[in-house]
Amino acid sequence: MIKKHPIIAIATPPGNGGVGIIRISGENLLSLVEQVVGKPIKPRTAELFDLLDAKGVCIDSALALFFQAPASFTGEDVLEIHCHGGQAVLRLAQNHLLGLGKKMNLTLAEPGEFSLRAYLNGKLDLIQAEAIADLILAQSDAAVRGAARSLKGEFSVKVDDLVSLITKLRVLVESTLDFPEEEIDFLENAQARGQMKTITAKLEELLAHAKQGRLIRDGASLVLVGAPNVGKSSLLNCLAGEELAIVTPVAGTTRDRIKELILIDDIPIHVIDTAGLRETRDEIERMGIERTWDSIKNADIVMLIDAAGVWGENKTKEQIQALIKPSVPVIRVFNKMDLLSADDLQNKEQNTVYVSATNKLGIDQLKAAILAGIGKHPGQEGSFMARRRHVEALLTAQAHLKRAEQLSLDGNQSLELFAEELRLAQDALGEITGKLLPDDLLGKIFSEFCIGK
Ligand SMILES: Nc1nc2c(ncn2[C@@H]2O[C@H](COP(=O)(O)OP(=O)(O)OP(=O)(O)O)[C@@H](O)[C@H]2O)c(=O)[nH]1
Ligand SMILES: [Mg+2]
Repeated sequence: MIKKHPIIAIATPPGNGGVGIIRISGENLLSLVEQVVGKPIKPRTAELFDLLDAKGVCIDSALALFFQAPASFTGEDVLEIHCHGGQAVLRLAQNHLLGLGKKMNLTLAEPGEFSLRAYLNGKLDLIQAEAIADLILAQSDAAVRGAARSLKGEFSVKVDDLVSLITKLRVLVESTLDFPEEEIDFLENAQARGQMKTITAKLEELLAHAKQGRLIRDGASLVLVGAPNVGKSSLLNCLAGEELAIVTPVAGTTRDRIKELILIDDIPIHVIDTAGLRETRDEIERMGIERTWDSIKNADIVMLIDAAGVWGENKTKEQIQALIKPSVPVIRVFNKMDLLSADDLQNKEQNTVYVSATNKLGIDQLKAAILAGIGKHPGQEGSFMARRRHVEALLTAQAHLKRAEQLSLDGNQSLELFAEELRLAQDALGEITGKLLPDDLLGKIFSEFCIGK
């Protein structure tokens, strides 16, 4: 799948900036570099030169940086040109370079093509390549730090560790398969069970980390539901810290879904305020309520809200419960606690967070409940960044290891199946670092990168 011809892209984002960078990557760029700069240059040394346009007119004073293969980001020869960051300057320079490189078939890079080449040339594994894209798109401090950790290889090392433990066990099992008479006490003799235990424990730990890492990247969607007037929109405004949704004493104020991305402890939470659930003849409100039901079906976490003075019908609550998948956590919230008497406050309902949106009471507890609900553990800062793809592959590996463990209890009759489950677990892990990945998936992952990366 690797293309050999050189590629070029403006690596800095569109707009006007102090500095703009053009990158070229390819094999044997020495003569092109000499043409561009006007003389041969030393690798890894900044060289000031007159940047020309296609007509040979000087358009800027620029720096050239040459990285010789294989000591470059892509593993190929790489030329970087740092000039002033105006769109016209960059466009003129790029056109000139495309002209100079025409003979060698220099073409515009596709999104992520530099990183793809780095990956295919073994400069990065897939986790690290993905971490670059995540670092560029990171919105929070935790996301930056998590992506940087993955880029450094923290996640990859853990996956590779597991793979080598599984490989060791597989070698043992498969060599036994070749000598059936030794199968008898294999599982005991080779301490296969002990090794399995170590592998399973390590995988579990890695999975927990990856789940945390995924939260940093993708966060979760939180849907606010309840009867009209319980204060859903007020709570959204409270969590967002600004007046996003219209709040009125009229029941049935919100009709359209209102979505807002907020950060709680650096975790992105996509909060969705919905139309209050009730029987209604109003066509617009009815359509809004349908959207509420839809949101509940797709939520990662649901906030079920009651309030003093506004009691949702039990029937509606049962309906809501029936729609929420058992795996989706529900936070029970009681709003307008400011209206409760001291007596009422003595008899609070269990497992319910009491708040007052108007008086901003209990909001920190509510945020803590949201984080706990989505499985964010306070002690696990310092996590590397992970994606859904990684978590899913780890879960697949875990399922195969569980099956292998089960088979190991059956004794030696199942040794071949045991070996097969180990192989499947290893394959799933291989998909994470990209050692074993179908080409189409690879294309999909890199196409999500930006141009010039
Ligand atoms: N006293 C008191 N009033 C509140 C509180 N939170 C919201 N309210 C009031 O309750 C009324 C309804 O609030 P909204 O936030 O519009 O309620 P909603 O659940 O979004 O209502 P719909 O959009 O109609 O479903 C408004 O008059 C708010 O000012 C609270 O904590 N205490
Ligand atoms: Mg509302």
